[in-house]
Amino acid sequence: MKKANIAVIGMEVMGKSLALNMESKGYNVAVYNRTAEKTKAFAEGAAKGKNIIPTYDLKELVDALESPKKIMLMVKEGQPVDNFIDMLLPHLKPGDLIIDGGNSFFKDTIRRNKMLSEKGILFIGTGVSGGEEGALKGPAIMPGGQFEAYKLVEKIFRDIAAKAYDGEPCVDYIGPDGAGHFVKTTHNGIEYGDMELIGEVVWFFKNIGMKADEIADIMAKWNGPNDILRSYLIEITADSMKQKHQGSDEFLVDRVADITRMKGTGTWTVQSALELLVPIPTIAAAVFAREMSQDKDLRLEMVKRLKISTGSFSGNKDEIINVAHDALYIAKISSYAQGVALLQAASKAYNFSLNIGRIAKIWRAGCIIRAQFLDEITKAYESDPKLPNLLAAPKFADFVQSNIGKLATFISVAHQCGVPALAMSGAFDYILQITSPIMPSAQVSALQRDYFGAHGYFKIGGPDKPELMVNEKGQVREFHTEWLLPGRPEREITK
Ligand code: NBP
Repeated sequence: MKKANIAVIGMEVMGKSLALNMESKGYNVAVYNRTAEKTKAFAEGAAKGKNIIPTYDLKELVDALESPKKIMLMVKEGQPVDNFIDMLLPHLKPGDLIIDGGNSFFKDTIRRNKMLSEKGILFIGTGVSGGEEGALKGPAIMPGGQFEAYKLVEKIFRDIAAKAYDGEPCVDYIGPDGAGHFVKTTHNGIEYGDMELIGEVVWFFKNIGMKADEIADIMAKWNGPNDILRSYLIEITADSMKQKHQGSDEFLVDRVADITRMKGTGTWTVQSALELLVPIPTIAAAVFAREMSQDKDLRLEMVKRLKISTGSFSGNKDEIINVAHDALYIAKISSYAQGVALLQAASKAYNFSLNIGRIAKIWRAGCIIRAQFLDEITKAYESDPKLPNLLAAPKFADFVQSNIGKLATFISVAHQCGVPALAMSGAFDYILQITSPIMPSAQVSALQRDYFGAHGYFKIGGPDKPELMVNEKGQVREFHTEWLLPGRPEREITK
């Protein structure tokens, strides 16, 4: 039999779908799974009659491949990835390639890349986004690793990737070692943010008396061909909210428990942001909201002990729907600005050399956050690669400047009605903070830190001179007030 061009290990939804996708593009694919029954079931089911070679031990798998060997892992992240790498190593030669297509933690990917490259084995850590359907019909692919490793699979990846409306495949070389997995993780964090923002708007609409199908109609309108909110997540919100519960008159959404579970990527995004000192309040709010959603028992108990009285909505419904539309768009821009800022900080810290415009291009199709909006991000960074923040892109800045009051109104009305808007508020406050030349809250905190801990503080020129005070060498001057001494003298700290 003809040798296989590539192997896929892991016969769960993602691995099976990717193998079928590759085969449909003319590739011979060898497959393997730890539990042999799954390989057998796949071979006798969806893979039957196709150029897919089932194998039942790793030597057989590697022998079935042409050289250099290209082996893609689609298994649970963590130890299973390390186990497979260890088991594959005795069968591989320098120049062979292992690809980890699961949702691995980027620092694990950096470690694995280093360990394998010392043995001459190439390694790609790649995000694959789009779930089962994406993997089958065309995912967004975010590969990081050696460039020569990417070149070995570039054609396969371009063939199987989703195609954007201009025909461009949604894959590109992201950068070295952990770059691809970092970008995929941040993609998921942004996805959490999008989902929570949409959820808050929907919850508000429900709270002011709208039924699920009415909300679904609004979402469908917001997904219209030229609507700025048009996106896959708005589309599936519209579609899923119309679903009835088991043939009854109730809507399924009204019977689904208010618990949103999660795997690792949202949390990793927030952890990375904390480590890199990048504020991402909307994405963090989305993770916190999921955490709160999971503590159902606590919420059921608390409502008995703490009664929060709230007002009801008395405004004009059509007006607030329009307000919510523009508020959601601004919050989305703010959330993406946070995600992009995180990517840029990681790029610097880990030498990923990320190209934001090209990353946004990859996300235009195949993945969960796909949206026309991403084109605007690409254009923004193509026309000004040094943009200090996505919110400064003229098209976004114009919209935000003209409509920011609507986000304030939405949050205020939601709160008056007792509807939490944690992510919306985070998005709004992020904009307020990033456009504040002086953050009075930070002035107060800096003073407090010096008072209780002698931590020192910097100075500005005055209320209208927000620039930092520097010495003749251009170094920022630092001061401390002797709070416990009579007269509280101030001294300059010299280092
Ligand atoms: P799962 O994440 O459920 O992983 C199942 C695979 O991992 C099976 O092949 C299973 O083998 C193998 N595995 C497990 Br579980 N524990 C193992 C161990 N200790 N040693 C060896 N193999 C082990 O499958 P999936 O949902 O297809 O996802 C595959 C990867 O793609 C994951 O990293 C996931 O995070 C990522 N991803 C998933 C989606 C999605 O929508 N599902 C989307 C994007 C990315 P077994 O059959 O012998 O138990």
